[in-house]
Amino acid sequence: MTTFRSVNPARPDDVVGEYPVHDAAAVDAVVAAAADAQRAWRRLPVPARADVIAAAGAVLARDKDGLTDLVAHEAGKVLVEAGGDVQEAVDMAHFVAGQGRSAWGEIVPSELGDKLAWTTRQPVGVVGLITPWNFPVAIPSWKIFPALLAGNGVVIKPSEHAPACCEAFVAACVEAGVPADLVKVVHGFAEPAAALAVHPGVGAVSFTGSVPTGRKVAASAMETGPRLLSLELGGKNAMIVRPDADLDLAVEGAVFGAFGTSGQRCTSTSRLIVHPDVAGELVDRVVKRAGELRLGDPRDPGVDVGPVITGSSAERIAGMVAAAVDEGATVACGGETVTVPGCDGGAFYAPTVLTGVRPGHRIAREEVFGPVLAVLEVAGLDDAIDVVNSIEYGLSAAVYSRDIATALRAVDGIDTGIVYVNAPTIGAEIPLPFGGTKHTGNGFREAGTRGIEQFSQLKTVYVDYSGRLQKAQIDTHPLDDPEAQ
Ligand code: UN1
Repeated sequence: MTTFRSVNPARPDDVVGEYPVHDAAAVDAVVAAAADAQRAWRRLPVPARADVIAAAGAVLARDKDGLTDLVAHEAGKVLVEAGGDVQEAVDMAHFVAGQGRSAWGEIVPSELGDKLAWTTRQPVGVVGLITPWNFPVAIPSWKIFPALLAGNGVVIKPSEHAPACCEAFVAACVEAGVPADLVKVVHGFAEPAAALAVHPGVGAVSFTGSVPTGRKVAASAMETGPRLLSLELGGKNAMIVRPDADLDLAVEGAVFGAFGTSGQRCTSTSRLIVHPDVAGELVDRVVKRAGELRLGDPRDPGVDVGPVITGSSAERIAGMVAAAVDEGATVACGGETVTVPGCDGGAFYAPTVLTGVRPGHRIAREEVFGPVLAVLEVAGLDDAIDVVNSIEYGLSAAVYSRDIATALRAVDGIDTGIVYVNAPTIGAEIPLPFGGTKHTGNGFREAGTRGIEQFSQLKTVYVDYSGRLQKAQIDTHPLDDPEAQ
């Protein structure tokens, strides 16, 4: 069988693991195995499923240090962020386990006597998950835990850049009591992902990644019939800074939002929409802080910014920065790849600030997925909101102001799935829904109480215990009906 290697992005000669390249036949086999295992799993009471998920959270918490190191090693995330990735999965386990002992549907009073009316959730069978490398433990947890709680089997195809993290997550689930055939991993590139998306035995497809790949996944998923399909795609997230903002806070927020995870979050701050009165000072201070960030081996605790995931990713970022300069932007800092001693072959891109960006520039509209912050000067609040909304993405946004009315006007006017006030665009918490508007997604949300919706179907149940035919809408009113009294 053909194999591929997952490597340390800081030193690509350092191989993290070797994995098989699965083909469509291999996908067939694991879908069948997961479907078999699901038949027993779905009969387990929901609180019992929740107990297994809670146990998986406990295994992840116990193994947090080792998993954190693996995330840093394989995905190139600095240690504090790698630990946050694992913690997000632990939190998700707690949350989803709690959902297993909470409201599971609605009950309404029936219009007719001696009749009950409620909703419940049922599994869809086997779900097919396609996940990225940038949250290699957290994102599988957002999808796998709710899918399991709903009573499904799972086949997951992780990014080729993070197979080891996914295997470690699934091993924690199995140790905690998830049947080994219930959650299966397939590896490789586009072929197994496409085979999973198109597989008639897969009842729901959930994808996190880029818009172009999301479109292909969606087309494949619909080829073999309508089914649940959840897309969590890109972002081009903006931070508005008003003239009355606490600039200390705005500087820290912009630096963390733009350069944390080397800008490789779908929530990363990539547009700074700042009032001209404070633009000069804010940019100077962000540039100064950007220059102080230590690039290096993400497993070194003193390092602030790790590599980008591959050399070709660094080339793409460099190309976008060059195009921005061609369109009239100015490089205030960064704008180049960096060589880090001891990290041979690692692709490091300097935290970059571009000034003089206009709303029509490509760098103001297209996702970079790298440490690049485009600064746009906009005076009016409504104009700033219009610029936030002028693009195809709608994931996350932030507004910095000390004035409550300004902040709330922005919250109201911004067309994104997530809005922050006086906090950066990254750092969503799992008890609330995560997702975006427009081309960022197709309406589903991950995590939160509604995270289960993409993996389950509602069933509406009516139980008539009157012992006679009652006709909804056309029956007589129960009080006028002697038999019903
Ligand atoms: C992502 O980048 O795909 O809100 C997810 C955040 C993280 C999740 C990001 N909790 O930044």
